[in-house]
Amino acid sequence: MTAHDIPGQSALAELARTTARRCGVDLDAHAGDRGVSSPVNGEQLTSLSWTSADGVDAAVARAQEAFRVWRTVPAPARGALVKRLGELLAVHKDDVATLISLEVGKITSEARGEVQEMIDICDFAVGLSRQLYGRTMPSERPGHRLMETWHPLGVVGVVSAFNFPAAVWSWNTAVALVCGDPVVWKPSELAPLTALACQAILARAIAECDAPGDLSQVVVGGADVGQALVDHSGVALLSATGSTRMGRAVGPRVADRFGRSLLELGGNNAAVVGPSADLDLATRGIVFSAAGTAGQRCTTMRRLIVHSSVVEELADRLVSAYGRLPVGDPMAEGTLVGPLIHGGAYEAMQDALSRAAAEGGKLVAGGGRELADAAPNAYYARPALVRLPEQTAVVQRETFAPILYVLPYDDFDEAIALNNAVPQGLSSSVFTNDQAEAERFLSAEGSDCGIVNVNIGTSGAEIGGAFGGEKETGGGRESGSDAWRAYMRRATNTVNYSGELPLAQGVDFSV
Ligand code: UN1
Repeated sequence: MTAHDIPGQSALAELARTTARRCGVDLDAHAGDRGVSSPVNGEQLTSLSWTSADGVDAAVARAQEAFRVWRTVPAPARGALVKRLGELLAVHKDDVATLISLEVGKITSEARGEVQEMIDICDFAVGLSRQLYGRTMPSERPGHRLMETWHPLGVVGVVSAFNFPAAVWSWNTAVALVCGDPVVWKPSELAPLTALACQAILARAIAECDAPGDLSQVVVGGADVGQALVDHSGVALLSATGSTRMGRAVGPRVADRFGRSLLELGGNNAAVVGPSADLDLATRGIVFSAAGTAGQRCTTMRRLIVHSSVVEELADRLVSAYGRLPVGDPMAEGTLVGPLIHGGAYEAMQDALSRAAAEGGKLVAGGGRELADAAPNAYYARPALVRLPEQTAVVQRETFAPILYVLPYDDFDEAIALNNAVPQGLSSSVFTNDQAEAERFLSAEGSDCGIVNVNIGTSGAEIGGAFGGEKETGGGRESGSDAWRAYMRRATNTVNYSGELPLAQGVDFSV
């Protein structure tokens, strides 16, 4: 089968059924009145029943019970559960990857990469389980010890998006579990099978490790389910990944009940290409970040700010690379660009392309639909390259599709200003062999994003760093570094072993 033969409904439905079964999920037991379809062929994979808002209440109550037990289990013992999760994910790497490809259209290599990212965060969290360090500080008083202790926080609600239907859950869950927190997960409505499979794999690890069964729960449902989780006072931390519009709704609601939120919202990521850049390396980095995952990562490169001395050559290289990109069945060997998630995404792409044209843009590559005959209900598009003289209104917005706007610059300060002149602040890169340029881009006066790279693209971050961004991206940090602190509460402790009672700041209060 080649990338141009798109598999039919029954083949993909059967693949979903057998793959889910291998992960421990019997799809018949979940059957209901909600269809789950595949962007690969636009046809239904299976049907599912959805949870209601009441189901969220019950799930949070069970999670709170589990919390009472789990918070007292020593963190390294909690790490043993996450270790087992990582081992089982390695066993089921291809199964979970297949479900990701089926539900969201990711090419096999990227789907396997997503599962590898899950295994990696499990490894990280296992190490973390022995490193949930608090500090000790010198007390100003004799015979006193001043220190901080990190304690489990409570139930973590996770709301995830379709484009990383498994890894984002694992970033949150692996870290939450070692931090002593249970998780209630509302996956994307577009990717419930991947969620059920991940849940079943974790449930097996939980059973094998004799941990509380309700440490991890999935609530499959629509917006009402998400809202119930957002508004539930029993959810101590709400970690939500999605659009800025979603974050604008979620953030204030969680804040209103004094809950914590961790928001990972839209990106509008740029790369600056300086005159000294290695254009061969830059081209490869740009094509992966801009066209990979069919432009549907929050880290996707959407803007390219190129020095005018190299813009023609780089644009020619990109046009040629874009023309050669194999678009098609994401599970066929050799495909690099799978389908868009649905027709709405294709329409948004076309809408952005016509706006760009109206704003003075010139489409120099791609943009059109492909494989419409082979898969009339699926939406495959050739990634688009649009040259624009300046950063117009359409460039300010995140269109979740593979469109790369190419803009020229003359002065490096202007390039930095263009990089920062959008409402979002997730990821950015500079391609340069000029060390001063690289350092300026990384400096306080440089890129204002949460992720700032040199000589690699904007996407494809490793789990070891903190992941997230500034401004309308929401400010949250997930995954590595010290992102774990969001999942714990800090207690500051002063211990007096002096036998006296000296007061801080020299206050005298003797009676
Ligand atoms: C996302 O698109 O929501 O850096 C997450 C990356 C991946 C994660 C993307 N490691 O592209």
